[in-house]
Amino acid sequence: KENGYESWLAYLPKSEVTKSNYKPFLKNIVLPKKDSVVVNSSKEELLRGISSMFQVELTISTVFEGTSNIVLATADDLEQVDGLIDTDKVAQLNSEGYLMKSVPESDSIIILGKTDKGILYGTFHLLRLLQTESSLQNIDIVENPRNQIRMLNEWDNMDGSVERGYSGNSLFFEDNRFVRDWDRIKDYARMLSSSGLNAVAFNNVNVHEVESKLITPEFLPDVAKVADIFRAYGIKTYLSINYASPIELGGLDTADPLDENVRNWWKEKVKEIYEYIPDFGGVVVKADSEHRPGPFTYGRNHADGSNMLAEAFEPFGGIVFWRCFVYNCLQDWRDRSTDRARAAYDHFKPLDGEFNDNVVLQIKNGPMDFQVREGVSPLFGAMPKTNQVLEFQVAQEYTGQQRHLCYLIPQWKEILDFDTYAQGEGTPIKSVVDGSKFPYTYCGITAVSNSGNDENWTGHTLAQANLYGYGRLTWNPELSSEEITDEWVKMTFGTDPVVVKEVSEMLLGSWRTYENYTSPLGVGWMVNPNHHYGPNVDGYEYDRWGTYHFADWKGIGVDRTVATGTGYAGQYFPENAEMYENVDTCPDELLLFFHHVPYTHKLKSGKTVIQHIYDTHFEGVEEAEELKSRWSSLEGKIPPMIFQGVLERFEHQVEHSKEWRDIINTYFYRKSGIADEKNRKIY
Ligand code: GCW
Repeated sequence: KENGYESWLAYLPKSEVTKSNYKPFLKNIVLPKKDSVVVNSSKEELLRGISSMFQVELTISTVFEGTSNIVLATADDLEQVDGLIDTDKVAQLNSEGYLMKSVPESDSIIILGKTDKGILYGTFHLLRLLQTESSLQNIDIVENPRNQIRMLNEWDNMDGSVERGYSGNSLFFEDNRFVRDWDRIKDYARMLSSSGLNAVAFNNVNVHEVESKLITPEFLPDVAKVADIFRAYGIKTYLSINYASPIELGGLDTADPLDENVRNWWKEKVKEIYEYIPDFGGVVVKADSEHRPGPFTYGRNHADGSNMLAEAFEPFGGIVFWRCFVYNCLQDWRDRSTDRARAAYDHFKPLDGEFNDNVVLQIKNGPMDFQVREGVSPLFGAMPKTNQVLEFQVAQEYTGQQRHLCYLIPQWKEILDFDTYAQGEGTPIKSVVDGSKFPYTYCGITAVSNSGNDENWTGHTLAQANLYGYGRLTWNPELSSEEITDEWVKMTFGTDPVVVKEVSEMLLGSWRTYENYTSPLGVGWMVNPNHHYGPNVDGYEYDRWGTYHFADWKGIGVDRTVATGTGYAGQYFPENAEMYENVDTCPDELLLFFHHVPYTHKLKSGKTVIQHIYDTHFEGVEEAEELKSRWSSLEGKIPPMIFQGVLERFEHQVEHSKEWRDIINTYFYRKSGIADEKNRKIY
């Protein structure tokens, strides 16, 4: 298939020179003593990858002897590798970790996992080294994933649609049943596992009528099939559930978490799920959020609601992911005292310490909703006694919907590196969610997936890089954007230095470009209501969603200060609270997120706000044009169908960025009456 189906697992054939460098290593696989589905996946992947890249068919044995072996081993096979590896290093491995070591004397490579999962991740690592043409000499590494939970949330509905999906339809469902293309799900599992992920919830967090029945015998056999596929790739299966299930499925007249019948209903239900899927991961719950049912209906709080479920899951080791995306979505725009940004912290912070051990709060990276730029959620680090996972959105809902190029790894890096000061300087978000600062039982990172059943998985082929990079970052948040980008480009398009340089640079600058021609200085929104695509400055301004910019003829921005605004800035730890509170220390890029300022306000760059808006919007379009011409220059170096598909997206992006530029610039010119210093065309 030519249109990107194989993604970064294309295992592109290597040149003769490259082949001769690696040939000595590629003859035989030594399998571990204990077989398992995960070991089998590792073996299959090695056979597939190596035959495709090197046209070598590996032999298989169970004893490590002679030369040219790829040795797959677990801690049970230590005698096979006796004297060749450092046993102290084995002791450093966690249940998914592995060590990889080259044995130059015998042209062999050892991949030793604490468990079979480590073998699988190590296998993908070895294949990545081959794909990127990295040296196999002198390898001596120990790898453990930094985050325990590395998850994806699919927002798939059983009718086949995907909420905020920009890549075709669901990979899992169609016509209110499971798809029968299990092979495609397997390929998806391979992709996710190769990037380092280990958990998937595959139905939408908005759980409608049919989806509510996923936890009934009507669908559980199919859920179990998906779980089988994922299990072979080290991935645990989770489902999103409807909080009102006791009413909708159980015929009870309440879903009150403190009601005995409700509690028993869930206990029985959970028991039933585990009869089908003994290692079921648990559930994701969107409760009391955007009209979804929840404990508020019964005068209970989120701890009551989640603990009730957690009790039912506890005997089976299951986890309850409880989303913190709770806010008033029926706000009156005239009401200036309510600030949606405050809501999650106001609801959840007071409950710290009240949640069961197997409840994990799932917190979006920012307090609003996955904008191109917003502050980080002040909940990170603020609940030392409550498990937390960070939620990103790989799906580009507000960042160009996979028609525009917007590579989000640099954004996620900034968020992970953001210092919360929760335990004084040096408490970045990555250290909160990886559990190194607080004694969390469960923690990690999750994200809304950007994939679907389009031939190339992600609509825009270059959007695959967001999915790949997301997984890599969850595995190791210390990887730089450049390293991740370099891997993805080489794995996907090969190692031609021109392609690597051009595509990498295009990806790395694309978030800034998108920000430049869309909503300025952290204010966000300004999109068309409902579908959220394309510019509409006042689209949400007089609506009920709490997403306002407050532009008038004098100025723009949301005053979230403690002194004169909504007080949101005060939810951060003091160092950050002070930085944001003060207009002079608030970073330019978030100025309008925290302050309402006149158009003539001078930024740190020396420009006025209005001139900054004009300049960035003109620049953004120029940058989009440059993206298109750089891509065009790669014709002949990229498979034709991928080249063409991406080119068409860039053509659209250029035109659409002009729409953004002209609407935004014109809007602010008309509001402010201030002309562009450079006299460019504003309508
Ligand atoms: O960003 C908003 C989306 C909704 C989504 C919601 C959420 C699943 O526009 O489509 O619903 O967030 O995260 O729950």
